[in-house]
Amino acid sequence: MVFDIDMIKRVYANYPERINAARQVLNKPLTLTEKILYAHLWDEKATSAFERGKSYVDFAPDRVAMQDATAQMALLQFMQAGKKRVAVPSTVHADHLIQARVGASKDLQDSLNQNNEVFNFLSSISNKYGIGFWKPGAGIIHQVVLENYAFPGGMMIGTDSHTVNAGGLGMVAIGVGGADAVDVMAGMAWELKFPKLIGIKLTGKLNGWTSAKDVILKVADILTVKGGTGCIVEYFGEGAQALSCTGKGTICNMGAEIGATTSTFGYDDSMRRYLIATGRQDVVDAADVIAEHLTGDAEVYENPKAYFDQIIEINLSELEPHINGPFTPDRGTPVSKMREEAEKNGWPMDVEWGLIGSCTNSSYEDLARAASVVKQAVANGITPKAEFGINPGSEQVRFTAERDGILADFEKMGTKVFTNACGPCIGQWDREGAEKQEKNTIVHSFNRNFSKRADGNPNTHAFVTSPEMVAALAIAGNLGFNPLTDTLTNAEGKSFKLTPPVGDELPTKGFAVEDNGYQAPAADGSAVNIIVAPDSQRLQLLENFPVWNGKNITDAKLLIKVKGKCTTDHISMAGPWLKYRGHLDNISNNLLIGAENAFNGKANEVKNQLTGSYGEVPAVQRAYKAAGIASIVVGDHNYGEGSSREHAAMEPRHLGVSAVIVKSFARIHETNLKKQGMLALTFTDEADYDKIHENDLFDFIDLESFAPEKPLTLRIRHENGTHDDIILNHTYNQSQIEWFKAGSALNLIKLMEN
Ligand code: MIC
Ligand code: SF4
Repeated sequence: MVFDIDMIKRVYANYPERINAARQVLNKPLTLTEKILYAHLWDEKATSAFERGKSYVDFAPDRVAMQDATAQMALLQFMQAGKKRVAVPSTVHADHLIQARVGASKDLQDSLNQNNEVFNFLSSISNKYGIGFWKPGAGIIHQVVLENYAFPGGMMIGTDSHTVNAGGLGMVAIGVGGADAVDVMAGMAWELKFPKLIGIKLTGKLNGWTSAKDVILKVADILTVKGGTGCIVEYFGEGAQALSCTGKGTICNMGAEIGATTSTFGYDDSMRRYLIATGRQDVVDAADVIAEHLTGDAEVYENPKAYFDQIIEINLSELEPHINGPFTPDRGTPVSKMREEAEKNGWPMDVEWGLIGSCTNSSYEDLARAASVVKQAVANGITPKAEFGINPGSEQVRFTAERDGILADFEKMGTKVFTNACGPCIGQWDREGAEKQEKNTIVHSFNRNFSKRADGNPNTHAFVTSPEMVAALAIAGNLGFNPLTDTLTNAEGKSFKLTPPVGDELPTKGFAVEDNGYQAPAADGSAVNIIVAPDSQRLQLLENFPVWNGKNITDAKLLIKVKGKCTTDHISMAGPWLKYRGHLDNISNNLLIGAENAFNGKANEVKNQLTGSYGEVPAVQRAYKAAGIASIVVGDHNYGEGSSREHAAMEPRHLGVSAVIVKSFARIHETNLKKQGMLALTFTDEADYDKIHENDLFDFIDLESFAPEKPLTLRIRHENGTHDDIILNHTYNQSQIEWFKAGSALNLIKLMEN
């Protein structure tokens, strides 16, 4: 069955006319990104050209996807918008709340028992509002979207930063906070600053041990975790066309790790093959009619320098497998240099776990290629040195891989097959012994490897690499092992060399599945009741955030000055806290507990200015709130990088923080703060960060005239009686300022409804 084929046909029917209009206003050959964006304008046909990196533009995305950990807050907000049904096709996927412990069936049952209340809420609210619900065990949101919903030239948003995965099927798919999803589901425009464009030309062809993952590991190394901020990355060239569709998905997926708004590829045969294999011949037939509009113009790809803001060229024939990490996905090391690098840095050499899965790398091809490595080890009598775990990306992938003997190959090596879900990737991993906090190394095929992410142990050195490299490194049990040159030795002392991985891009016998885990919504959901128990510890109905009183904020205290990397994992940790994602007050008890206090180098220990003693961040902030005292948070570069979770913005809002002032923001987090009615500001002069001392007080002296393009002034009053006035930049346009004034974007929607 093809979901929403009528919507797809409607989108395609509009394409020729809209592209024409775009050509007229831009008057130059078009990139694919421009085509998709200009084909999805809220105002339908373009009447003027937008300035990249400057213009705020209203778009009309075709669909919305949400995962269980973010959908709770998104839908609690949607409930308040007063709508009967979602305005565009939308889905919810239960994938983040399932722990990996002993293996799929037991773990899934445990999760159903523990999260019953939340799954029931998601299932019934989906049913009520016309949202498709993918039940626990159906698979990871981005794999399920790629298999069922993504279509070339489409535009979607999703409440998860890896929504970008759908770029593998030629979409512009963008990760957002729940409040943005609410706008689109409520039938309103979705706003984005028109992005800059990075073109990545892929020449040559992957070979040997190199895989699609290595392309993005290399790109991450080049661009770093913030190099893609404000940009859409468009891949092209013969090398791009030679990649499989799911391989393209892997590359787009990890574009989130360079901060890119999204990444995409032009429509080609790999996408046709994938669409057909996943039962969507109808989409191919429709796309083929307008195929010329679903890729960039030839002139653009012949002379990319003239059309992109930045160009990178990678020769796939020369690309080496990469291993990125530890602690950050942009620290890239080619496999041939790993031993030297690890020794130099004192990284633990023994690999203790190899994990294959996550939305990035859990396709049929990924499992097949990794299994081909595992098979060789089994055939040669090698027992793996490390433990192995896999999370298939979807039930369809799992069922097919089981039928084709791929899972059996893994099981011969004692691999634990966990549920089709995020599992260890989001810290839902009950790893034995993690509490001892021993220094150790793990390798995985995920996208993120921030400190403590997988198992909560700050001393786990996690490295990101391709599934086939995970297999090789876990078998060898050594981080310095290079399968291209090194040999393995079995129990009888016989040594042998692994041959490069092979695996079918798509199953030769076709995909199969018995129960894909989909629940269609009721045709008329008006009678469906949503019950949230008043004493629930997991779910809490939302209350309006207070409206701004129109006055300057004065006498604010410093809650915390954060030093260094501060991802959304530092601001609102996942793992054990995932269970409170639907309960704002409870989850607020993790506010910034992972961030480093610049004054004492410690996490979760800040000065309470009311008592002079040190306390935990959430407790100190609750004390300020109770006393009616305003406070601010100060941060470093790329503050809020990582995920889309809006809890990282709602928690400080709920606890009464007024402003977050940093050297720079990650895109989604900055928007999330704005949406929730917070002030998200940046230092005009980064050196002003150093002017902020622990006991300072802060006055916003011209907030009363808050206006677009007009910086704000902050007076920092020091303990010794002196003060500094510093200038803070902001990117609020007029409608975003209205969110601030109303207390939040949702308050404004409600005002408009009444
Ligand atoms: C992640 O990979 O960190 C997550 C969990 O998928 C997040 C969303 C979330 O916090 O729920 C993301 O990437 O946006
Ligand atoms: Fe799930 Fe990990 Fe993908 Fe996030 S990155 S959606 S936690 S698999």
